[in-house]
Amino acid sequence: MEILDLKKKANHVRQLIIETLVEAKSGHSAGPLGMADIFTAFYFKILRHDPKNPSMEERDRLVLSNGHICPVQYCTMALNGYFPLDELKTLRKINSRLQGHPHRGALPGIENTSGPLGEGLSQAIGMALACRMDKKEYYIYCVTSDGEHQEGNTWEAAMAAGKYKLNRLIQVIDYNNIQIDGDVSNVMPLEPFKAKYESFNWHVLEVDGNDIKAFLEVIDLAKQVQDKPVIVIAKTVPGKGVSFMENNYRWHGNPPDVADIPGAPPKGEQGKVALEDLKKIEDRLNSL
Ligand SMILES: Cc1ncc(C[n+]2csc(CCOP(=O)(O)OP(=O)(O)O)c2C)c(N)n1
Ligand SMILES: [Mg+2]
Repeated sequence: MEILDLKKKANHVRQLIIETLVEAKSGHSAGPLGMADIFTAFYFKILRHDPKNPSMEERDRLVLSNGHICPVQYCTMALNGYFPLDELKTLRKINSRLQGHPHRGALPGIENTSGPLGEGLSQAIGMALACRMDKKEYYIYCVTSDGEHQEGNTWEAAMAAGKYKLNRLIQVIDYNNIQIDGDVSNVMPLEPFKAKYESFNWHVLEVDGNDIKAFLEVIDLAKQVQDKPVIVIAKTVPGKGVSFMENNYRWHGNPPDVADIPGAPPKGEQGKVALEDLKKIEDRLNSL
């Protein structure tokens, strides 16, 4: 798929995220919108996988550690053919396969259960060790967040991956500088982040996480590294595509239309305005 088509897909994913969150009346907005380009790149280009055969043994594994951004994963998976688009309406409903934090076993294609932050990297390490023991050739991609790097267990996992030189493990961190109640750089700064990972024996790459072409290139580079785990520091814009949500931590855990948030349209109009913003992007992409 061409880059322009991937950009259109990513915008479609964003539209689905807004519609799904408005329907659910709860859930997270900023992280999912910020990560739509990366999830589109994964599901439509990078991953070796088959939506019709989600447990195929040789598939690449995508482990989502910061499970609260799952609307972006569900919307991308639905668009990719894992399950009907209509099922997105069940997000966060009782007995739905689309829980507010993904649940392994509930929905084919979901590799891990999440909710408590900071666990995904350890889960991915287990998979990477199994891959090595079984002499397989799949990759384990682990999506994490900057907020999770304020937790000690993430660093314990980073230490273990460095020790075992898990070269088929590629971590992609959503470095969007927001977390639940403020900017990461205020609440608990992570810098110098690159140097920290290098000192843990990781290969570190950096990319604009909203540039699909650059992201595809950086993953190609990551796969060439033979003797270390790799972390891709993806700088993303939280709320990307919706003007009143961008870079505002107050949209971490709010869906459109349930709260009055400074700088945003009033409650009942947020979803509509968000979709208008995304329609403008759709029209621009279609005119190229
Ligand atoms: C162990 C644990 N502690 C706290 C929480 C509550 N919590 C949910 S999301 C979040 C913020 C995490 O930051 P980040 O993932 O960077 O958020 P985003 O960028 O998506 O806004 C927190 C503290 C949790 N889910 N698990
Ligand atoms: Mg964050």
